[in-house]
Amino acid sequence: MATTNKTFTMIKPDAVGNGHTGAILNDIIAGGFKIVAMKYIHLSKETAGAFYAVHKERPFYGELVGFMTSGPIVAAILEKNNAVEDFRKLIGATDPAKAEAGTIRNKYAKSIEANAIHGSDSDENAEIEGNFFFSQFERF
Ligand code: RTP
Ligand code: MG
Repeated sequence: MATTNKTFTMIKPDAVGNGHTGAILNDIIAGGFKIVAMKYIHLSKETAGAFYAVHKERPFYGELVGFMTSGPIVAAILEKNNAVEDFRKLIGATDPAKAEAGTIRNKYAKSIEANAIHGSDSDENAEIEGNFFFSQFERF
């Protein structure tokens, strides 16, 4: 069932490629999140397409899958009280031009698509997304 203290994140290919992985992980930990699971992977088109299936009908779906497979990502499950909402606050608005100063997207993202990081939008999706990437033996 849904949990209220976990969220799922991916540091996206733009941020990994630009060398921001360490700084972003630092912001996440400084923000009070504990890393429960983490892996460094290069998504296939099939895997990225399946992960973003909820966006299948949106005009940017093809480009999004192309972008998310353009280089490696860091995927992680994070734990904190009120994790989903607090993490969305830490990362800022989807469009970095609208993201508040000090947020991860404000600091590290370049565009609405190459926006540095993903954060689950609900407890239910946090659970689904974490399970998509991690087995029970990969979380601590
Ligand atoms: P995310 O899922 O990555 O945390 O981002 P989000 O909730 O803020 O935004 P969402 O609407 O779920 O969109 C997912 C990702 O698709 C890309 N996007 N491109 N070209 C566009 O207009 C556009 N809009 C969204 C972004 O990479 C966004 O994070
Ligand atoms: Mg989203």
